Amino acid sequence: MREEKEELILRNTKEFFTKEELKEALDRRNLRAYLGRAITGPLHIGHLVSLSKLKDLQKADIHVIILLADIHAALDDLKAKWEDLDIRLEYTKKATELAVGWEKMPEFARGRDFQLTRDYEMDIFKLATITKVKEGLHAASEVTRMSDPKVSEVIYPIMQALDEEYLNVDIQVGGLDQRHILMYAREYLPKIGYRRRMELMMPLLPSLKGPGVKMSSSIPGTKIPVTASEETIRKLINSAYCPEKSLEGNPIVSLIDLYVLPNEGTIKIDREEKFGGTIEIKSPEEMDRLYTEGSVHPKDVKEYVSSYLIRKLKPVREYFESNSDMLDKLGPEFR
Ligand code: STL
Repeated sequence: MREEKEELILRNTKEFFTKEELKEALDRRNLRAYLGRAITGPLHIGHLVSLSKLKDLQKADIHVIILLADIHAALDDLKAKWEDLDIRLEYTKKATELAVGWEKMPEFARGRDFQLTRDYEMDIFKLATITKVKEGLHAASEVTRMSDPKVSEVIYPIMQALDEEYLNVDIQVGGLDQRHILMYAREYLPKIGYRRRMELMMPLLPSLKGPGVKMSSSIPGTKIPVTASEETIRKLINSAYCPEKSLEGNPIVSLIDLYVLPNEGTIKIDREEKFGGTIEIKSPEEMDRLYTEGSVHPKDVKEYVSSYLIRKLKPVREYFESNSDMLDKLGPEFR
């Protein structure tokens, strides 16, 4: 039983601090975990990897919380303006509810609901007196914009560390880009008398444009918003980087390994009859082997992934089609 849970929690993770702590905790109590999202921009396919991971945690009987980190979105060099936080909250919550195919809806928390209390504020000051500016900047360096960094970008990791305590969780889940902040949290919470938390990091989905072009809201064609039209999905996938027989920085095969297979267990990819017809694939290892030996071609995986995304994202796409005024208010990058 414990082994099964451990396997579910750890599968496809890039790093977990620490596996020893996990074993011990699983034996002792029911666990709680959270994933935070600064509501800086559109929800896109890159986010689906960590969000899907939460379903594994739920299967392992962990209570899961999604933090809609509104204040953080402004602290990150005003990527979201203070006056836009409400509508972004509404959008992010709805999109997250509809894009993931939850069997059990996770709990949602809003940053400002607990981050504006006296105790929380006092703890920000406590951490601020023992965190060197250089350390704070290092912690945030992979996450916030860091162009001529503002004081808020040092407050950002301090607050993310405190969120672990104030959401009363055992595990924080994040992408590998969160690594320095998560390590900061592990090191600094005990310094102000709080328990050190476990940190689970998921691999990052490579950019659709291939190595060297970051997946970013500001670079067109590097990611697919969950609200994208069928036509946009097909166009973006068809023009995506997907070198034959190579997994290096390959976003399409990575999507299958990190998002499709964990969600589906087994998949069937269609190929032309002369290449062997439909083939069943049961694991990322099998997918990678078939792809690198050339038994499955870029065309096959692209076709599969386009249809899969179109099908899975239908509820979120349809919701925002009938509520398109919300996307209009949010701005062009949300489409
Ligand atoms: C980003 C992009 C992304 C996730 C995050 C930020 C996470 C932010 C966050 C904020 C507060 C927390 C935890 C996580 O307590 O995909 O720019």
